[in-house]
Amino acid sequence: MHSIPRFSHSGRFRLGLLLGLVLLGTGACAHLAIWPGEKPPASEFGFGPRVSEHGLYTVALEPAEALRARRLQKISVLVRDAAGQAISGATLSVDGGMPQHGHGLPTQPRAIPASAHGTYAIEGLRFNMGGWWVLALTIDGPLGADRVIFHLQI
Ligand SMILES: [Cu+2]
Repeated sequence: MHSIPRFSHSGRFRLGLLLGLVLLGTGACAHLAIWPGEKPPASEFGFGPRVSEHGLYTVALEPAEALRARRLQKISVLVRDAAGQAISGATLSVDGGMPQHGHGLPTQPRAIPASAHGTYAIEGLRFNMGGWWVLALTIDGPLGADRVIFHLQI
């Protein structure tokens, strides 16, 4: 007769697990340390506009079509300052991943300046599975460097 072993989720076990995750998060994997581990509320998801972490830029995403897993995406990025003025001449870098899975993007997308003032085009972006994705844009522009994080449900 078989009995299936089960974890008893005692308080002590949970505390140990939590400590382990915290130690892991402060270790070598910068992604896990940077991205919030808890899934934010639905109001935090979407294409923005969102204000960057230090308030320097207001950033919105404009996908060319509905985002879908396992295909290349074309997304425009609109960068403005706090007063709504378009910001040209910035250098954008793109990072991302799935916090719940602990993996990053399957490709190395880049963002290049587009013809419209304050607009940049993300190229080579692909989500290799459905779920909660984080897309982090670092903006190095005339007002300084700042980062904005988008939460996307794919
Ligand atoms: Cu995943």
